[in-house]
Amino acid sequence: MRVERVELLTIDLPLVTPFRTSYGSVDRERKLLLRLLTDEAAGWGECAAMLEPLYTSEYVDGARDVIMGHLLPRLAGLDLSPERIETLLAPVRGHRMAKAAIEMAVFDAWGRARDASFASLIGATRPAVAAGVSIGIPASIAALLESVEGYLAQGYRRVKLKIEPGWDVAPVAAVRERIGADVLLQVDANAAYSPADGERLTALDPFDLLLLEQPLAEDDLLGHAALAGRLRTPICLDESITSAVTADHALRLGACSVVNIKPGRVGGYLEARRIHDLAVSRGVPVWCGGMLETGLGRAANVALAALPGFSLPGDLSASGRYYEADVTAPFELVDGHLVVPTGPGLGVEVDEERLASFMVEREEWRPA
Ligand code: OSB
Ligand code: MG
Repeated sequence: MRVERVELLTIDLPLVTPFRTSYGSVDRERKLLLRLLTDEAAGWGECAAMLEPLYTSEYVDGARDVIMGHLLPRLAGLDLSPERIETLLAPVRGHRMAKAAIEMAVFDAWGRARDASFASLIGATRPAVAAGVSIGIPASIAALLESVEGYLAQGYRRVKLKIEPGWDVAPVAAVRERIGADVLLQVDANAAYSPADGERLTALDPFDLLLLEQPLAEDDLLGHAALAGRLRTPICLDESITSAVTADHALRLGACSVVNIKPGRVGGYLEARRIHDLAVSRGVPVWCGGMLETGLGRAANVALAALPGFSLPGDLSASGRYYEADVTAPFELVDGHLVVPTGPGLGVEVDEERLASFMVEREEWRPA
């Protein structure tokens, strides 16, 4: 399979409600989509990078630059496969989200050319996955309770609350009291705490949280290990896990006992599967994280989350939780689950007219 042309599309998708984390608030998602045209079939990729480099160092304009100037040129004239992409792009350091977008497009084209679903290629074993919802920091506890109840009424199987210093124990206590002991509840700090906040975080222990996600800085594995020794609540890492190697180190150090797997953050679906396999071999629970994906990235993530080791519900919500309109037909909840697409490749189709309505910029690349 050889690349003939690539379209890099920058789009803006307005969010249904602003999403606030400890990093700040966003009211729209800027996304980079990649349409890969090959001699066999065309494929779509979605880059997880956000507008600003706050969650990770990658950001949309940087990803576009490295894809155009450094990643695509390495593919020119070569015979491509999903596995070969990793090797071909490995000499470029970092830029995992940019690499993952290309790998995803190659997977899609590869599957379409062979009439194989991405789910079957990656090794999915379940027809549907439990849906979880990630709730940003709202204006008040009353507003939080209202949105939690709304999502539970829609059927979500797990609730995740964003927290930060000053917005932690009180909202968690209020939500736990309202929803009762049986609903799966977890929190995500997006690295907003310091090792000195240990006592504040032990105050979350009475609320039976499934996990506490990324309390400390991305590079502080030892700090997380020390904190894990003090808390009853299991620690899950997100930002810190950038590869199967870092996942292995974090687990061996005791920095976490659960892993959030995001394909973009770790450089692609194959690396994501390696972390899944590692976790299964150690009996560690994993779940699939999200980056407010469009229907394209969502299709791929839902397929990944259908691998057998994804034992906890992911940050996988219906499209309507994020967007009024999406670039594909929306993913809907079916009895609290999202159904894994079974068609060739990602198994979803892009609505060109709607895509055009979101367009900010369009660039093209061709092998010289
Ligand atoms: O920390 O998991 C995170 C969104 C953007 C960046 C980082 C995170 C998130 C989410 C939302 O929590 C996940 C989703 O529903 O897509
Ligand atoms: Mg997170």
